Amino acid sequence: MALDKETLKQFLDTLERFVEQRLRPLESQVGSEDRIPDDVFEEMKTLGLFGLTIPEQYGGLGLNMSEEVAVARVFGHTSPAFRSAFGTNVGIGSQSLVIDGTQAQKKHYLPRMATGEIIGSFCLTEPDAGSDAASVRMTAKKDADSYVLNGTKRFITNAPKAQLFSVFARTNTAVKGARGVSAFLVDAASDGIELGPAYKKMGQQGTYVCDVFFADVRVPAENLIGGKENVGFKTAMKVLDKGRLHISALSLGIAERLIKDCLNYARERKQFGQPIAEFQLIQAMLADSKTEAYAAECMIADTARRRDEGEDVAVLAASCKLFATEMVGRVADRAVQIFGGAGYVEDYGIERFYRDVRLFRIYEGTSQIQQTVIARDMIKNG
Ligand code: COS
Repeated sequence: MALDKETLKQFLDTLERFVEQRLRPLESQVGSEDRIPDDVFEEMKTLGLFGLTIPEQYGGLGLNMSEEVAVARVFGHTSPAFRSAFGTNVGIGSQSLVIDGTQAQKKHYLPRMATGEIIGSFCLTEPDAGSDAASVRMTAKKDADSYVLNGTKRFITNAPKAQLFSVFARTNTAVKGARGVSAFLVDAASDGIELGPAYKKMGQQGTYVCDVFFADVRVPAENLIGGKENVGFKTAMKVLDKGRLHISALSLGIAERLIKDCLNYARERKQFGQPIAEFQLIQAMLADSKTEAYAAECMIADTARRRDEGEDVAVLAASCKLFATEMVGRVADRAVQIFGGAGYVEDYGIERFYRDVRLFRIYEGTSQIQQTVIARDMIKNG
C-alpha cells in the first residue's frame, strides 16, 4: 500500500517521538545490559512495527519501499539494536515468504508475524558459505512427504528469539552452485534444532545473534517456499536486494543522528577562546558529512521509487548499500574526531555508534560483494 502523504507523515512523526522520547534514553542501558527491555518489544508490537512490510490482507501495514526506507531512516536516529528487534520481521525474516511463498504459506504464518507473535529469522550463512552464498552445504533430503535437514547455519540474527526460520538448503547435491538450493519454512521448535550460545560482538549490543544446528530436522514438504525446489537462491537474492536498501536507509538515519550530535557539540565546546564550530577544519568535517549523507539520501529515494515502479533494482540497491554504509563509517569516524577525547570514552555514546555502524559494511553482503554485483553488471550490460 502507498499511504497518503498525510497518513505517512503522521506515522513517521509518531515513530520519531517514540525514538526520541522512549528509545534514546535507553541507549546506554541497552549498550551495557546487551538486551532490549521486554516492555519496549510490547510497545513496538502496538505500533505495528513487526508488520510494516507484511501485506494488509495478512494484517500488516503493507508499506512500499519508499515508505519502508522512510521508517528505517527514523530508526537510525537511535541505537540500531532497537531496529533489529523488529528488523527481521520487516526484512530478511519475512520477505522470502512475502515474495515467493504460496497463498497457503502466507495465510498460515504472516498474520502472526505481523503482530510480532512470530519472530522470523533468515538462515542463509554457514561456516563455509558467507559471501559465496550459493555454496551452502546444508542438505534437505526428500523423504516421503517431508524433507530432512542437516547442517549448520552461522551468525543468525534474532535466532535466539525466533519461532520461524527461513532456511536455505541443498535439495540437489549433484549441483554445486545456486541451482541446487531450496528455501524452507522451519518451525524453530522442531526436533533436532539446537541454538549455539549468543555471540559477543564488537558492537550492536542488544541484538541477538547465534548459530543454529540442524540434525535430522523433519520439515513437511508443504513448507518448501513457493512449492518449488532449486529456486531458493533466487529467493534469497530478491530478499537481500530489498534488505540492502533498508540497511542503506538505516545508515543514512544514523549519519543524520551523528551529524546533529557533532553540530551541537561543536557549537558548545570551546577551545582557543571560541566554539570549535568556528574552526574551518571542524567545518570541513561537518560539511563533508552533511554532503555525503545528502548523496545517500538521493540515491536511496531514487532506488526505492524505481523499485516501487517495478524496476529491477538489484544493482542500484548494491550501489546504495556500498555508498551509504561506507558513508556512515566515515561520518562516525569524523564524529569521534570532532568529539576528541569525549568521542573515545563511553559517556557520550559516540564510540558506541562507531562500533555499531561497522557491521553495516559486512552483513547483508559486504562492500566487496556490492562492488562485485555492480561491476559484473557493468561488464555484462555496459
Ligand atoms: N535477484 C534475482 N535473481 C538473482 C539475483 C537477484 N538479485 N542475483 C542473482 N540471481 C540469480 C542469477 O540470475 C542466477 O540465475 P540463473 O542460474 O538462472 O542464471 C542465479 O541467481 C545465480 O546467480 P550468480 O551466478 O550471480 O551467483 P553467484 O554464486 O555468482 O553469487 C553473489 C552472486 C556473489 C552476488 C551472491 O552470492 C551474494 O549476494 N553473496 C553475498 C551473500 C550475502 O549477502 N550474505 C549476507 C548474509 S545474509 S544477512
